[in-house]
Amino acid sequence: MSVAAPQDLLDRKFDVCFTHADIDGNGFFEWEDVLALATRIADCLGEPKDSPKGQKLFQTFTDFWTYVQAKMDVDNDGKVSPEEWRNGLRNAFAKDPEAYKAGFRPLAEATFKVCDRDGDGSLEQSEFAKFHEAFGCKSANSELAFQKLDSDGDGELTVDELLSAWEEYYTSNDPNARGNWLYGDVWDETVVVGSKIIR
Ligand SMILES: [Ca+2]
Ligand SMILES: [Ca+2]
Ligand SMILES: [Ca+2]
Ligand SMILES: [Ca+2]
Repeated sequence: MSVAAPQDLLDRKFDVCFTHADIDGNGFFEWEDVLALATRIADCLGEPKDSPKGQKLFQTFTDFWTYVQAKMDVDNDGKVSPEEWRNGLRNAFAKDPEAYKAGFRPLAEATFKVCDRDGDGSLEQSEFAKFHEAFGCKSANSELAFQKLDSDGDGELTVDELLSAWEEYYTSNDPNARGNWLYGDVWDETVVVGSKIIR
């Protein structure tokens, strides 16, 4: 399976994100990956799966998968290839703010609510580091990413700030957008999809 070279910054960000989403590294995004990612988020942050926040997390990930199957899995084989992922994220969300709000933002909201352990509406650096751990970010840039996103330098990221960063990450081609730092690893040298280095 070959993957075309990224056309722009969005492609590159989608590719990086695919490496987070394809938890078992088999080169496809599937239901098993969705479940594994939600489980890892809950486990990393110490959120019980049957708590209200935990249940909301699994529900939004389940809804997201329904959305992904409808909008991204164009050949209908039950799995999302890196190309389908790129095209799907671009067409379903980046180009359609309403669909983004309905289909993708809830995933970010549920995730950050789990990361915000004390429920005060913001994440400190240790919680943000666990968010990165849950998404399998291998980058050493987690702390730098936190500083980049913390524009007022008060040592906390509000959930609102994080939601803006998430939106910028997935919808903006601006190389200076702060949201590019969401996962800290967009500027890493290589991006590996499955076993193939595509950049
Ligand atoms: Ca997979
Ligand atoms: Ca497919
Ligand atoms: Ca907090
Ligand atoms: Ca701040």
